[in-house]
Amino acid sequence: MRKIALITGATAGFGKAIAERLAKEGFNLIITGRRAERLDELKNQLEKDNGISVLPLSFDVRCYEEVEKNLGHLPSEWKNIDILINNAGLAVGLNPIHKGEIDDWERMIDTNIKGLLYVTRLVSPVMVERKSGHIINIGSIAGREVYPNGNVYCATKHAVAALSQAMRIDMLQYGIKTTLVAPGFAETEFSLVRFKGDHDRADRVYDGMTPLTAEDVADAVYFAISAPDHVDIQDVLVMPKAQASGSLFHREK
Ligand code: NDP
Ligand code: 8X3
Repeated sequence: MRKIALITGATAGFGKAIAERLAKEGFNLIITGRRAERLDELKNQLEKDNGISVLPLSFDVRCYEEVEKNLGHLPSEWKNIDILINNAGLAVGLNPIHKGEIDDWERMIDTNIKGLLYVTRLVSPVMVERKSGHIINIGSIAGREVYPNGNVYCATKHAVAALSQAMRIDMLQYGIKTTLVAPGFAETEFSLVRFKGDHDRADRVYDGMTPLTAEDVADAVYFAISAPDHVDIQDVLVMPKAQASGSLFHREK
């Protein structure tokens, strides 16, 4: 029987690359995000190329009612989720704390912390019941260090790191693994979202350096998933060669 993985934020970036990787490895997939059309396209592509089944669910992780409506009543063949990948998230803005925009702060806190919690709250009870499962949270170098103007985004990713530890402790007695995958700079739609559609500014983020690709991060996620049952890859920091810390880069002129 095929294992089931649920990936939040599969319409772009890491989530899409993880879906493509797990589809190749023969998982059935629940893919989520707000952009329904992209989910449908991905479902058709993955089913056609890999002969697996894909359930696309379009909802906003910030809204508990929507999350509950979608994940609280899964058809029986989709209920037994083996792997949950909490990936949906974003940065919005890059301002010093005294110039921060309240709406940006709310979006980051509601998505990166509350959204991750809502999804986990609905998926983890079945894992506990089955005494089996693996929760993978996508953190960030921003969850280990704070960089200039990163304030609230960094705080949300520190929260993801703390929640990953908390989940590992709470799930210990049920045999459920928790992995934190913390990437550095990766070229996805992330910077375009952070800079609110400003392509020039987003492109400049990676000037003179080679960032990670979404596929690099999918490889790290699969490394954790493919470990033997008795092994929990708890914490993975994956950085581009040209990045030493949250704010130290080697850029070719
Ligand atoms: P992308 O912008 O390419 O993808 C983000 C995904 O999250 C999209 O599928 C988006 O779907 C989904 N998403 C965002 N907000 C919501 C929401 N409210 N409800 C449901 N889905 C949502 O970014 P990345 O792939 O780079 O980011 C994925 C994760 O990795 C994030 O948690 C990010 O913080 C983290 N990260 C990114 C790094 C980078 O440099 N790129 C480095 C380290 C960590 P949709 O818009 O369709 O809803
Ligand atoms: C995304 C990477 O360094 O912009 O989490 O925070 S960074």
